[in-house]
Amino acid sequence: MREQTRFVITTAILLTAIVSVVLCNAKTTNAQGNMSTASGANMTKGNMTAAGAAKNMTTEGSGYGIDDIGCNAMEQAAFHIHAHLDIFINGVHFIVPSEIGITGACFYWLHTHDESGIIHIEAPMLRDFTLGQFFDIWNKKFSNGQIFRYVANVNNPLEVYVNGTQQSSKINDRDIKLHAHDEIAIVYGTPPSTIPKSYTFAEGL
Ligand SMILES: [Cu+2]
Repeated sequence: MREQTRFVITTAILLTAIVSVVLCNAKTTNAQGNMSTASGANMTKGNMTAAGAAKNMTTEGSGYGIDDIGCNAMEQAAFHIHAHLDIFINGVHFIVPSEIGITGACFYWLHTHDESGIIHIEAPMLRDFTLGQFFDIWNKKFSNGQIFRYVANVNNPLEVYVNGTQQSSKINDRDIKLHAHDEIAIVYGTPPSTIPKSYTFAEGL
């Protein structure tokens, strides 16, 4: 009887695994299909490498990268804008690192190339991208109540400014959309003497 039970459980687990793999493959195919439909001339199925797809699948548990953001072997040019991020922790400027979203195998559609704070948004289709998605690709905590390990409280508020305008506490800061040449400042605790209102991007960015 026990042997039988064990056999039944093992069979069930195997079947679940097989079904998961099949569904997972279907999802990838589907995502690629959608991508090519939505794409312009710059986007081909070939840009989504098998290695990238497989990596995303295993590491993120979805067929399509982090937060539904793809990671391609080549940088994408169909939609290419830049926003700038400043982070202040108790008045101290926190350097946003280089190479966020660049894995060595692929480029996420949101990434950084240097420590300037410039977020490159380079995607195969016109789409909204958010601040929360950038933090997810960075793999750092960010919400209305926390940035990194810094939790907001009465003495240490967490505020977000877009082009110098403080965002309402009623919105979810993670949902703030990244527009071309936006200057986003995240301020935790004691604010800096001035909140940046704009950023001067190099020509061509
Ligand atoms: Cu760029």
